[in-house]
Amino acid sequence: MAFVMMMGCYDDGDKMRLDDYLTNRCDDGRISLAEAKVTRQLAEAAIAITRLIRVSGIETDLGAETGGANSDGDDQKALDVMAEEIIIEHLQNTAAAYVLSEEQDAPIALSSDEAADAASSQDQHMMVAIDPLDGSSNIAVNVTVGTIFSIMPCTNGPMPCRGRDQLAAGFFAYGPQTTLILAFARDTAPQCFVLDERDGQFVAMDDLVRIPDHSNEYAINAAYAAHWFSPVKSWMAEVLAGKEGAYSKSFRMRWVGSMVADAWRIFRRGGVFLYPGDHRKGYENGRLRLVYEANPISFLTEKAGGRAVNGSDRILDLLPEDLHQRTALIFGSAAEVDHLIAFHRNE
Ligand code: AHM
Ligand code: MG
Repeated sequence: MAFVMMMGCYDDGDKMRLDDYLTNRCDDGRISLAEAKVTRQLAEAAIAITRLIRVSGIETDLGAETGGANSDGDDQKALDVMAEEIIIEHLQNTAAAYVLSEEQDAPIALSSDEAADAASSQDQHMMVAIDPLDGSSNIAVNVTVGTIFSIMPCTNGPMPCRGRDQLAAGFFAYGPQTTLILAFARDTAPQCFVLDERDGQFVAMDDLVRIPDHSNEYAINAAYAAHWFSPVKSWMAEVLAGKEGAYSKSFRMRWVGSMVADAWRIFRRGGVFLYPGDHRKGYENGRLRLVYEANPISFLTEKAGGRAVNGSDRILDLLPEDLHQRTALIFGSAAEVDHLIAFHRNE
């Protein structure tokens, strides 16, 4: 096998490809053709972004600041802008009538025939919310970044729905491998894929994803400890007390600074991620955005048997009031998140 790999030949055997996965779901009525096409186009966009990172990054500084700022006032990097352009281009001529992007103040209307047809057909009229490039601060230092997406029905103009009403959600992580985790509303668990860069195909990985209920790994930016609200401070004190404390176990900490990378690890081996609200001005509701960061991650988390909350409330029940509103986000292994919920409800 090693020899075959060295010779540049390969055989992906019986592994299921993303196209087959989508076709199966169309055939059993779980998703519409329109949903399959939007998902496929997002995957094509991710392949183009992967190539951009691998190849164009040699001659272009993808982490260079463009001088522009996104909806939140964050400086835009070259790759933020390029990734968004690629995704929007790929969603033309699909049933996506609008794209809501972290990089734009307002939804972008797509004016293709298919989107127009979709607009007249209630069940196929869609809106895609994206964080085109999650982990922007890591672009320049060759650390995993990603694209997060949420596919929503568009029954009321370009207004995002509650997270529990998403049609599908997923994210791509551009790391040593490009990977995808994806779930549709009627799925009972998400599926992971890895990009085979030799032929540009996403190939299914092992079994369906299930986040272990218990874990001893957490992710939080501890540099903000002085600003945390008391429930997180109290929980962290228990965590740091280790085996001798009330939690009675020792933890490891990981913090990548790209949520997609922390999330991928949690979907593969469990753990808990926290970006809580804190006392810093403007961070009372944390940093992450509800519609295109917290909702898709929470949808995947619950499909994988985990929990996702803002402290005390389920993320997927929150009604978006603003396209770019922030929310505190805690997600991951059910038992650990439940423990955190108890701290929030008791204080
Ligand atoms: P971005 O979408 O602008 O890249 O911001 C989101 C990122 C997350 O990926 C990550 O978890 C968080 O911001 C890191 O924030 P901080 O630098 O405050 O730790
Ligand atoms: Mg982000």
